[in-house]
Amino acid sequence: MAKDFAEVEAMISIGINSARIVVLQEQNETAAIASAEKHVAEGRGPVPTRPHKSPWRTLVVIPTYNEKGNVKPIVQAVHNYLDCDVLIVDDGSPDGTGEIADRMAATDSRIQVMHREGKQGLGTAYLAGFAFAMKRDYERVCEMDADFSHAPWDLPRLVYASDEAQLVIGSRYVKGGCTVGWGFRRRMLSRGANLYTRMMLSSGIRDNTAGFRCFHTDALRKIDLEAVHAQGYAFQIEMAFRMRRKGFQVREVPIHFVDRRVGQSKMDGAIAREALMLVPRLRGRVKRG
Ligand SMILES: Nc1nc2c(ncn2[C@@H]2O[C@H](COP(=O)(O)OP(=O)(O)O)[C@@H](O)[C@H]2O)c(=O)[nH]1
Ligand SMILES: [Mg+2]
Repeated sequence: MAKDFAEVEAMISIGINSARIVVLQEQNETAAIASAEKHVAEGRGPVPTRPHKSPWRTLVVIPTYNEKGNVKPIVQAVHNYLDCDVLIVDDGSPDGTGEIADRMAATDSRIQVMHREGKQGLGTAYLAGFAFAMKRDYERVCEMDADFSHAPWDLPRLVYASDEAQLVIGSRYVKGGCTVGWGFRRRMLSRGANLYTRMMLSSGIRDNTAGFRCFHTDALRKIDLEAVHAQGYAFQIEMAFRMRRKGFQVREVPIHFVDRRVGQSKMDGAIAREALMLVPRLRGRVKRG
């Protein structure tokens, strides 16, 4: 049990799994433990008696492409843990994800849906989400996958950790972080991409391709978002790089990344190649000035 999110990070740093930590944050202790125990037994993690209150107006952007089995449960899970608004950016999923999202949004004012025509990539989905957040004066905007690879109980940790860091990354490659369920090839690809990026850019960031993040919208306003063209993992590398280059604080908090159980990955060779090509360009920028 932790009294607040600062204590959670201290517990995780000595090896405790966030899936087993009850964060009090002003809840009644007995009720909080009972709620966590009940929901852990159901496989939903340590759900609090009521969602944690974000200290800032927070929008969580969830891009979806063919996530009909995930979209409803992920949004519900997010709202179990954090008092926030959710924007689903759906690229005309042929499996009907967009219609499911619309039905949820119709009965819950905290849920918004943006429909785009055809699969346009993760990068532009997030850029559209950032623009939405800035326009509506959200103070924080989070990135999160729809497929439960990012644990919903880690979301409030990211938001609270953004106190003094303009970018918080849920990181697999700092002490206490890991991936669960990935095969050898996928592990090597991710490890290799991060090793390569770290060596080329020496920005000090350990997990450059992670897609579980919290940004200050004020900081995003100072980034030239129109110049960002990268799509897949390259988008994440580029955003982290640009934040660092502007002198913003980047903080990594360890997470366990769990491979999806429902639906299919959209990762492909083109996404990996894009990252391979982008990094030297970013490096060139460092050298020039
Ligand atoms: N809107 C939109 N979402 C996408 C696109 N590609 C992937 N996603 C979503 O981005 C998230 C991460 O994608 P995923 O395929 O799980 O990548 P992986 O975890 O790296 O294998 C999931 O929520 C996907 O549904 C896209 O082109 N457009
Ligand atoms: Mg995934």
